[in-house]
Amino acid sequence: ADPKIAAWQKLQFGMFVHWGIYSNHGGFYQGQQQKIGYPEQIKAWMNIPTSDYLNTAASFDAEKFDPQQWCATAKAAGAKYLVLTSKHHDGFAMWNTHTTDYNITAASALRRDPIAELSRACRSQGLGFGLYFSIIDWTKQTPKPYNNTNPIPADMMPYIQSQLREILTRYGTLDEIWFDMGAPTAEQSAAMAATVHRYQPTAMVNSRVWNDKGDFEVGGDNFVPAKQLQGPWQSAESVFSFCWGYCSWSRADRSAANLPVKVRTLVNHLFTVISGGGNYLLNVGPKGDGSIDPFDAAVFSGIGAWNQRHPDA
Ligand code: JFZ
Repeated sequence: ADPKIAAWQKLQFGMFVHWGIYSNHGGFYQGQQQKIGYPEQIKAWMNIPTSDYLNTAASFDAEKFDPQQWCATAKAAGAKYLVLTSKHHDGFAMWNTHTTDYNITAASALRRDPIAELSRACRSQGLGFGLYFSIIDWTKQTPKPYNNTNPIPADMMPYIQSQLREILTRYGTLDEIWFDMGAPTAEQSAAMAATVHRYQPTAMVNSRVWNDKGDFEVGGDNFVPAKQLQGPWQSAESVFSFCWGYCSWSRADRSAANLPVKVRTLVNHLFTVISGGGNYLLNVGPKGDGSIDPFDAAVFSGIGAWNQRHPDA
């Protein structure tokens, strides 16, 4: 077997993190609750002008951001690696990029590079690390291309490649690059995958680089396959299926009564996926202040309790 695939499959269980400027909104804009679409896409769904979104960024100080704590949450569940959103569809870069000022160190109150800090924390706690990267970018393409039918404009490829080079060369060894959305040509898909392989020979690329240029298959969101797939595969699921980024309005779903139900459901999915040979990537959306909601954290430690009862799973 390919040692790169085998090493990745051995990870089995990871924590996915959607965190960005949208986390400060938590599904609300100007007092209005977002009615449709995922909260990490609030900029487009609620037509937030970029100037307003930059105001949100300016107040994004993430005063409770504690990368060691995020790693501890992952480890409490028994997860072996963590995958962070480097850039979502909003195009806001969560690292200190040279490619645009629309980034966390230039345009937010945090002024630190969370990817650098998190990658170090993961390494210090023995966790693997990977990055999500959105192919569609609303700073370069008109918003609402959710249907994956918009091709990547040719003049956007150098921008994507420069950004990829940065995230692939600054943060040590990466286990996985999780591309998302867009409709690249076969050539564009191959070029993006090649960039990952060039700078991170052991990183696995997901199938949402499109055109069969990925190293492993991911199903639709929250997908748990009925039958075992051929080849390396992963199932990504969020603690709350209707949000990847933080949604502040799901209070009822975060009730004490719902906690054991949620844990049991997700443990079931975790064991189903792993026993089918897949990797399970469970998503949490931390708040804009950087903290993980206590309910969400309890879900992860609840899963860990099950894992300890079934150490061979
Ligand atoms: C995408 C993003 O649009 C979303 O915000 C989030 O980041 C998620 C992890 O990925 O949403 C998708 C992508 C693909 C499918 C569904 C939602 N799909 O293939 O069913």
